[in-house]
Amino acid sequence: MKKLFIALLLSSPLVALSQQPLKLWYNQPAKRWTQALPVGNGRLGAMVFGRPDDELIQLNESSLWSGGPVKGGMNPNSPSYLPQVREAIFAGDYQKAQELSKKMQGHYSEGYLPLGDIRIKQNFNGSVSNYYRDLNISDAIATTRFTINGVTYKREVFSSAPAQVIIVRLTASKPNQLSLKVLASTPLKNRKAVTGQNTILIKGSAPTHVDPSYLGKKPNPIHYDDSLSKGMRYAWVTKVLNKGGAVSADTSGISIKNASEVTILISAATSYNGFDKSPVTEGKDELAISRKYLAGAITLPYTSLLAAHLADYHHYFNRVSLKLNNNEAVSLPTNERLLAYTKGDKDAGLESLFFQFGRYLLISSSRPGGIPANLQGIWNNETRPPWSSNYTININAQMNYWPAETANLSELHQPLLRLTGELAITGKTTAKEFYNLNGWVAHHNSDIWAMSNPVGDGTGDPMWANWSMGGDWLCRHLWDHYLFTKDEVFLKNKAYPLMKGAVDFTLGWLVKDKDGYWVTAPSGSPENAFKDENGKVGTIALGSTMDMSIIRDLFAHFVTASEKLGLDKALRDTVIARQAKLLPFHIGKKGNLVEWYKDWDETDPHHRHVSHLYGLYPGEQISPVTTPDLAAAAKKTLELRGDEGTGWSKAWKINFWARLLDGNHAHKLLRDLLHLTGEDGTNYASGGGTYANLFDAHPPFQIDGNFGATAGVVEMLLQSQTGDVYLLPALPDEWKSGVIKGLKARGNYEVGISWAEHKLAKASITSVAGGICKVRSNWPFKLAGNAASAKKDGESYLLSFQTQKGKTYQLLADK
Ligand code: FUC
Repeated sequence: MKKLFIALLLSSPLVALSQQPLKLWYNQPAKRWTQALPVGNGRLGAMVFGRPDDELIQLNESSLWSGGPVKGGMNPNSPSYLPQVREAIFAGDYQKAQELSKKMQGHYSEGYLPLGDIRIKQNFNGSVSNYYRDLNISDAIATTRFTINGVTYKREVFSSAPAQVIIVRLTASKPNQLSLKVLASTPLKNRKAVTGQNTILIKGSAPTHVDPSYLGKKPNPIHYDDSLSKGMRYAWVTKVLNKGGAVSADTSGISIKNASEVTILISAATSYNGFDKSPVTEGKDELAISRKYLAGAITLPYTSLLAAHLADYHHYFNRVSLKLNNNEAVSLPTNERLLAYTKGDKDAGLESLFFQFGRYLLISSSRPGGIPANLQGIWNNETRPPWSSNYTININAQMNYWPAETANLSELHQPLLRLTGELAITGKTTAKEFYNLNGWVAHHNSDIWAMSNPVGDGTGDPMWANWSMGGDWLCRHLWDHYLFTKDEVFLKNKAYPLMKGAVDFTLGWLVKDKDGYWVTAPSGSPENAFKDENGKVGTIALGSTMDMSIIRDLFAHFVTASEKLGLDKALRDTVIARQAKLLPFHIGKKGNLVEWYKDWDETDPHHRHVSHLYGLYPGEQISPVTTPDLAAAAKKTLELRGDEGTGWSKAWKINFWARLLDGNHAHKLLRDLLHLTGEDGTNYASGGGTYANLFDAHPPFQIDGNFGATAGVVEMLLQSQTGDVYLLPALPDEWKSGVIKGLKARGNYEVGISWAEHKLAKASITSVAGGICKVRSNWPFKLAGNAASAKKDGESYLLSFQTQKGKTYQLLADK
């Protein structure tokens, strides 16, 4: 025990000890799912409602999906349509190209499923007072507290990564007050048993296929194999431990009478054994796994489970702290605080809480060795969730990981990087089957089986279904992971081979246009439509700006990597030759960055996607410092698109405006996103905001906006995409003073910055990997203990200095 506490203290840097705990808190139980509070250990997730007499804890296990490994042979005729599609495109018949593209589609992705619900029924004789519930994101614990008849009841819930179980602990201020019943249920097919006196076991299987909810209610939207033996298996064990009182069980649940303390341990696992293994015939022993974790947890006292959980969580969370305008304390419940902010109150404390909440969610939904965070992270209570709660890789899954490197959670990037490697395997089959090409390709959707084919089964809209740049985009994550970590082994063994495979596909995929430029065809711009010069509406043409930007990115990174590694000279030369003739950016008649091959108008000028600005963010091809003309066109484009949009669209725009060095506009978008919405249902185009539990609202709930906002706050405070470490590049007027510690910059620098009176005060840069560090700031500065001052460079100041591995450098404001 003692050892664990010492470990805990050592793992908490002083930055964190000096902070108040960060909390979301409420004075009412959750009435809706989007008011409940999420906990998670990357694998086991729970949504805690905090209801006194009928507590609901909704559960998830990250690998519980419908379906099984992707089978090839979906659409052998597909390659024969590619020349026809291209012929139509080059003839300017985009409508025909769109129709023919549907002939090159395969099946839809599978869906992420809920595990079930725990209910705790507790009959009280009396009314509730002093009700309080919170989610402490400094410790990753959800607590509910209330008083009835002079007894204060407390329930704490956390999902432990070290123990791999969810722990619910119930206590009361007086002895023997806990009389309750624990129930467990699941919407999936199952067999339930109550074993011994205090254990509920649920075993079952997932559907063999779940149709996406946007396909409506087909006769069989959820496909079960009748024998229950073809879907992924799951097992879920709930054990109730009591101190004092008596325990008994029947088939409906476990009852506790007059206990002083109750601990519920929840353990679950599935037979998922990797993207390419049948979860039925080659599956893991889900029951043995869940029993093993449970057996481990039972041997430990609650205090040890808690200490191990805290040490593990703090290891990630405490790396970054943020104080904005002294984080003024606001003594309102979070829903009311959000409402006041929505109505116009200033609340920099809420903004920094929202920033850290994104980090909390990534730590809770994505762990090394685990499954990547999906559209809802790991939190989903529907058997047919919106967009199957899958991986949408034309923006959403990537956005989930935008803060991973910059907000100092690099290890948590790993599940997405691994999925990229899996996509390179299924994507090789897809490239051959659908286009008869080498290398690997992924389209706009994926799932736990790393499916990579265009979806739609012949009826999907090609503007999303047939977009073929998902894999190339993911390669940017590999490259960025390298730039942030400088991990040469990762670059050589993991990143480079995958980038090379994507390059192989892309070289085969590009065709020459009439002017001799290399372009993609078919090509859409997710997910907007254009009006061509004849006034006809289309979605599929050639050389969309997003496609070309992603390819420019991939080629540039590949060339640098292959030079660095001294590999594949011939291939590199081919890529360099192609780079010179890739269709360039075009500036349009309105001063905009052109979205498609020609300066066509959009059918929806305020469309939520801003795909053609990929080169501004996440790419590094457009910047006010290096390409001012393109940056001005990007700005015009954003002005024309407007600030409205879905949650993730607003989050993307925070990042765009930060990259344009316009902190006030970035901050305005952050405000727009942090807008309380109680909306039910779905809005495909706009209305994005934030629910009472600070989950991002597309609407519906989609977690990408949370992560995108966290990434956006970093981009306002620190950027490093164009070769320098840019301190406070986009500081909004509203953030007059502040301190940020622990951010990461490319080159593997750890950066802390303080500012006052809206000016840089000082910064510290720890060079983890050594090398020459270039620092930029909008204010004059110098290196402490060194005569060198930063020199004026355009609008800002720049200083380069040699760093030594492991050393920290102090920078001070200069006159
Ligand atoms: C894309 C977006 C939608 C939604 C879905 C999951 O198709 O256009 O708005 O985010 O992904």
